[in-house]
Amino acid sequence: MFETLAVVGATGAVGRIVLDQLADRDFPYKRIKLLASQRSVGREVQVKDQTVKIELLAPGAFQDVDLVIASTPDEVSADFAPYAVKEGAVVVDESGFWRMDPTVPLIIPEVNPQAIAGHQGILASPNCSTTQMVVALAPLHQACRVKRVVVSTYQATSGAGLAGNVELESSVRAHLDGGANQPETFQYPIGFNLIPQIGGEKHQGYTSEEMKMVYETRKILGDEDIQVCPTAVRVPVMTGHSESILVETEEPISVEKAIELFNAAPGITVVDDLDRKQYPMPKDCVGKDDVFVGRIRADISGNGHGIAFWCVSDNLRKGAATNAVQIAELLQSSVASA
Ligand code: 2RA
Repeated sequence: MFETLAVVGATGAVGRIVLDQLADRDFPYKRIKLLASQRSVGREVQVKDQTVKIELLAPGAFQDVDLVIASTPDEVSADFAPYAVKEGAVVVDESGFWRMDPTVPLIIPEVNPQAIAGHQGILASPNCSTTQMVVALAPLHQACRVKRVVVSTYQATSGAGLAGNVELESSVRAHLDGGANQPETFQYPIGFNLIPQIGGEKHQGYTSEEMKMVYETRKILGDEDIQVCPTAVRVPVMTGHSESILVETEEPISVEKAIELFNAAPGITVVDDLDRKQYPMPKDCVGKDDVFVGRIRADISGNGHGIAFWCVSDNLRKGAATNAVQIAELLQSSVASA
């Protein structure tokens, strides 16, 4: 068992859910430490039946820590993860900083659990928009080999942290009141709007958020030939990312086959009955850990080698906290069986 667990960034949108998930999933540990920047030091957080004081994230803080689950901005992770590992801890990191480092496994436990073998102290959890897409692509890839994916995302404001949700609320209120609202977190007012930019320009007009879906998908599925064409859009929904996905496969694929594969795959719930108006929607997926798929249909522009579907998941859960805690559980079971 990992005796001492540290949660870094416990007061953020994802960190709070990490603590809930650790409790709900009964993750075993003897002692828990909460670490954050100077601003939060001394704040008290309820963890199960204990009140825990936040301590400073600084060199030395990991001397007595075995396992870390961290939800911080990239630059914070870049700074602390190396000294945490030097001090003897294993870090499960949710930031984007380490994901494409060749020495760092990028893990979705339902998809590539084997990749934890040989880790060097840091394990990364993918970006939220990648995670839900790859959970859905994995069974299709295994059976029919995914060659190409065209995806448009509809990403919730909580993907930008608590500040994103605060801004959605103030933006909607300002719009209804007929007043102006100066956006700070997003590029434009998000209330009653859609913003087709998440992140800055990264590659040939694609944003950093979009290119994460390209690079991370290949790394997790272990196939550098998969072509991904993404468009990432911020939408006025607080929680739950949605994605419209078109997949082209090497082997022919039917709708029935795709549904069978989705139904048999771990972590996927199929909600698909257009006649009964049944399909996944963010409001129904909030607070759940699965990836939901629906609107499963043949690619009518193709030749029997394509499937189109709609995919929704709670971006703060499977897209972040749940996946990280599942990686910690994988580590836990590998330690227990060693
Ligand atoms: C977003 N994917 O939704 C980001 C969060 N990791 O902004």
